[in-house]
Amino acid sequence: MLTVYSDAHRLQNARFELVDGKLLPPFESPLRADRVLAQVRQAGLGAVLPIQDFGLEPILRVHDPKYLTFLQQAWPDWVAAHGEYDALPLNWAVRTMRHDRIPTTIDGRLGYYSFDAGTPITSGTWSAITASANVALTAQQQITQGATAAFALCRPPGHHAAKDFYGGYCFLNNAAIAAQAFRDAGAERVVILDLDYHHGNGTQAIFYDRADLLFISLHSDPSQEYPYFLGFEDERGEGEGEGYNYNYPLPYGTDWPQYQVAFEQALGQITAYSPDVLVVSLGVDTFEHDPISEFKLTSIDYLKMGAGLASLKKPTLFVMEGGYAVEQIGVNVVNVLLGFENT
Ligand code: SS9
Ligand code: ZN
Repeated sequence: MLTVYSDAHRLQNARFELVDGKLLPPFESPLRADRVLAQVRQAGLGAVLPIQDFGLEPILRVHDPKYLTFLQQAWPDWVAAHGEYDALPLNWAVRTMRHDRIPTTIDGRLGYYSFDAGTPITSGTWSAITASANVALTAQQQITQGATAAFALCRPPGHHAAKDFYGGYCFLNNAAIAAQAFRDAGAERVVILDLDYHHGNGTQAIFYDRADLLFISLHSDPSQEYPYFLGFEDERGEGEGEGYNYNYPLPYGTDWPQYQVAFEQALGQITAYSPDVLVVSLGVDTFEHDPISEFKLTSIDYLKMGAGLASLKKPTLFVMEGGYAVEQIGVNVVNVLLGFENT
């Protein structure tokens, strides 16, 4: 299987992350992608291709133009206001407050366009996130041109980012951008299967009213886990999209036998939908030793996950999402890809 990768991910390199009232070294660090790439090479998975630049057009098919302008300008605006520290929001428009007034100053705009304070904007954020989207688009194009599978080694990740807000380390929704590009290249039905430990709230929201994209997510129950406010079982889509959104919230401590029940149900739904192409939002923060997660999947279980995905026999684009156990992230991701290839 071919991998698409860009060094530009290193430009997203925050100084710290706000965790439990402390400023800690970031979980979402450049080391993550470096380790995955090293394992791709060591396992001899296949060629590693550089990115092509697709410009802003395919990104604008998913994201709001004003949001993109905000992201592009956020760092210079923040530096002008406060100096060269990582930019973090501190205020949000909850419940009775207004969402129809976009603040003019950077502090207000950070709050308007985000949903958490755990996602720093740095000097290199814009370059890193546009490169990450291009990683997904380059891999998507390979599949459109006939490859049966490809791995987009995206960093920063994307599945928490919606049309016009960021959070959960995500700014541009790489999987959604690639899925839309498949549609625009002629695919009629696309599936996004989100296997990250956290609910893919951004991806769900982007496609919630559409029947041309089936979104299925297996994740930790939002009643106790991030992102807390989306990802419940009763979210089934709306309008045209009703019946094209499925969530499988699972409890803390979920291990492979328990996970497999939901996973196989999801595979059945995908088969019934009969997509032209499958996009997998691949997070390995379901791993037993992940530092911010509570599932219990082992490194061997990821081989079984890959084999299950291969049984669908669809062109498959893997898009890297989360996974924070840096020592094992490479083996876990590459095990999914090897399990897929060797089935
Ligand atoms: C850890 C809080 C982490 C954000 C998680 C984002 C994961 C993206 N106590 N919050 S895959
Ligand atoms: Zn995650």
